Amino acid sequence: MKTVYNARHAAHAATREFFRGRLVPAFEVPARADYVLAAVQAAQLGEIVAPVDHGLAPLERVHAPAYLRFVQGAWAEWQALGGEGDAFPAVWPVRSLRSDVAPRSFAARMGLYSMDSGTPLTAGSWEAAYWGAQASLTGLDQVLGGERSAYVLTRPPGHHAGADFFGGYCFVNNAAVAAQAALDAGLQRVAILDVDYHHGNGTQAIFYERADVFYASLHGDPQTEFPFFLGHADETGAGAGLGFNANFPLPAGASNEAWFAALEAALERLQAYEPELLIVSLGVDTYGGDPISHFKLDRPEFSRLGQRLAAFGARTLFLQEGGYATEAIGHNVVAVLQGFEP
Ligand code: SP5
Ligand code: ZN
Repeated sequence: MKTVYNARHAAHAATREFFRGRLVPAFEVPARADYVLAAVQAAQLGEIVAPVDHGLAPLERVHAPAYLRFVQGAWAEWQALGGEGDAFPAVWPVRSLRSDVAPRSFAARMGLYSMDSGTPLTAGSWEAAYWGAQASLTGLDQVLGGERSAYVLTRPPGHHAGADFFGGYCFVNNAAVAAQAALDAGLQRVAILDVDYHHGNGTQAIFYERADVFYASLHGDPQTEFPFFLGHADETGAGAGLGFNANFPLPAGASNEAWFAALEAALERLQAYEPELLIVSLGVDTYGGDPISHFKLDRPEFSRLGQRLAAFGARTLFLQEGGYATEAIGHNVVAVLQGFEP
């Protein structure tokens, strides 16, 4: 399997993030991708290729142009204000406040275009996220061009980013960009299976009222786990999209048997949908050793996941999402990919 590697990931390098009233060392760090790259090379998984630039248009198919322009220019604005360190939002237009009048203040627009304070915006966030989307589009080209599968190695991740907001370490929704590009290339039914520990609220929201992308997710129950405000089992889609969204929340600490039972249930829904392409939002923060998550998968389970996805039988595009046990991520990802294609 070929790997599309976004070497510009390293431009997004936060040192700290907010947690319980303090700035703590960031979890979503460049070393994550470095370890995965080393593991992919050591396993001789296949050719490693660079992203091809497809421009901004495919990103604007799922993100509001004003949002993309904001992220693109945010660091320069922050510098012009004399900002020290990374930029964090601090005020949000929640219920009863207005989000229909675009504010001029940088602080206000940081809040307008974000969902949490846990996502530092750094000097190279836009560059890294832009090229991550390009890597996803390049991986899609491989799969549409006849490859059975491809793996996109990038960061920051994407599945929490909505049409017009960043959050959960994500700025551009790579899975959504790839799914929309696949439809624009002529496909009619695309499935996204999100196995990251966290619910992919951005991906779900982008396609919630549409039948041409089926979103299924296994994740920590949002009653206790980030992103908290989306990902419940009763979210089944709306309008034309009713019946094309399936959430499988599991309690923190859920057993591996429970996780694989949920995987079967999700795949059963996807099988009935008969997708022409499967996009896997591959977070490996389901690992037992992950520092911010609470499932218990280990190497054998990641292999089993890869095997099961191969048996599903669809053309498959793997996109890197979360996973924060830095030194283990590479081995866990490779276990999935080698399980898929031994
Ligand atoms: C893509 C992805 O996996 N995003 C996850 C975003 C999670 N943000 C909340 C992180 C909370 C960190 N908690 C630290 C606990 C340390 N004991
Ligand atoms: Zn995650």
